[in-house]
Amino acid sequence: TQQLGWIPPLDDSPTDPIVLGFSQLGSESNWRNANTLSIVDAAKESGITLIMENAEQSQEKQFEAIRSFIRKKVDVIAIAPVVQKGWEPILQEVKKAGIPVIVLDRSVNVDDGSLYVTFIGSDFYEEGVKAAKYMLDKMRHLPGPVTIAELEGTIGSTPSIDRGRGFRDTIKANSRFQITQILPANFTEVQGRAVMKAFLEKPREEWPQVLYSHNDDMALGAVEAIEEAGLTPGQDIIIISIDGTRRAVDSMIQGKINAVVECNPLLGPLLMQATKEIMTGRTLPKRMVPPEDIFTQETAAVEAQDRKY
Ligand code: GZL
Repeated sequence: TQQLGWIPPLDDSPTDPIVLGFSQLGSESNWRNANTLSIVDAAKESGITLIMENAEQSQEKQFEAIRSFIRKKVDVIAIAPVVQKGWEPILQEVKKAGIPVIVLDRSVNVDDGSLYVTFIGSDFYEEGVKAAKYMLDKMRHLPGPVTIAELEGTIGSTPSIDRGRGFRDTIKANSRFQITQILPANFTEVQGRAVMKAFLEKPREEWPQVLYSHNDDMALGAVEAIEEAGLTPGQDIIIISIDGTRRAVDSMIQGKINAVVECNPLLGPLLMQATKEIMTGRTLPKRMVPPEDIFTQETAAVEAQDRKY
């Protein structure tokens, strides 16, 4: 793993513009839209011709987009895979066509490491660990059992699998902390609100003291459901989320969300740099991880000024 940072500019770039085919997985969240914008802007900046297809959560549509990139004989293919499984066959087709692949944001489960050049994306397991460590610290003085509700992202996606694992591995030594309700809400605000509403339809004594949400959009939806139930989010229910979008940081300033673990969507420049490096025959590290932080109510006001998305 190479910590991402400044990569020296290239002295030699090919004469024709590089053509990059990018299969984006959807437009489910503010994070995703910021990710898309970052890629479009970075392509313009770097003079790379971007052909982007949005699969709207459908892996089948991602396969169709990738086949169209093969037919168009693009120079490089980038994929933000909606789920981890099922990528071997299509990646074998791309390999046969001799087109290099960059995996972006989420990961793929493949045994043959030669099927892609590099994976540029966050360490979601670490994000789950950070979320749990914040909660253990925040709730350390509370006597007795602490009940947790968990809103999962898209089932089978790397962020959802690893954010869940990182969180659970961190709390398992402390049996006081129990996840009593867990359901997927697909990273969207609408489903986050609906699932939180369902959690709160249980008898009052089963209501959770903590909500762990795999992303901000679901957390913001849950805030509405918590208020509709007559509770005060951020106080009656401690809320920990992941992404670091402006809306979540603003909600933290209002005291409704207690902590947000950063997940950096601005991967455009790194993707374009990696694309150029591949085209000039350089070797890239198999894994590149953007630096990330955690924001709390104490740091939210300062952070709000810096949020680009
Ligand atoms: C994480 C990304 C996730 C975000 C969600 O890198 O794949 O998908 O956390 C987005 O907001 O929908």
